[in-house]
Amino acid sequence: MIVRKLSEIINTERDVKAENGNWISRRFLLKKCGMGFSFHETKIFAGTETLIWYKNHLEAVYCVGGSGEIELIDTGEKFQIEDGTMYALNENEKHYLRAFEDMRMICVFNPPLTGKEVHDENGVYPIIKEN
Ligand code: 9YT
Repeated sequence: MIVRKLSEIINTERDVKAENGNWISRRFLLKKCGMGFSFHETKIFAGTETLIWYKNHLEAVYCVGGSGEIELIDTGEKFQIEDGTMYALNENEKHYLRAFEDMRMICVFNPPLTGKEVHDENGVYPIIKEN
């Protein structure tokens, strides 16, 4: 059994900060944990806009604090996100994520992240073969 506390993750290599400063992601479970998915808590900072396109991954996100919106690039559709809202990028939708307030998001990735991925200029995480 794996038990992990946020306080054990903060300021370790599992505590990942976006290069543009828009978010931080605490990785509770990564590929090497063998669960078949990775499990993160992400804080998205108020006033930020992030272009995200997980074309290699499926991601589900549950907002447990704050508010913001998603805008899908292909259709222009907007979805309001607040405490208690879940969204799943089941078709690898390219989108903007805008935070109106600091947002706390619980995120699951399939396939799991290894922890070494970095968003490229399109907000894409590459597939990494090793653990
Ligand atoms: C909600 C979202 O996709 N935020 C960007 C960070 C990402 N979830 C991660 O690496 O944890």
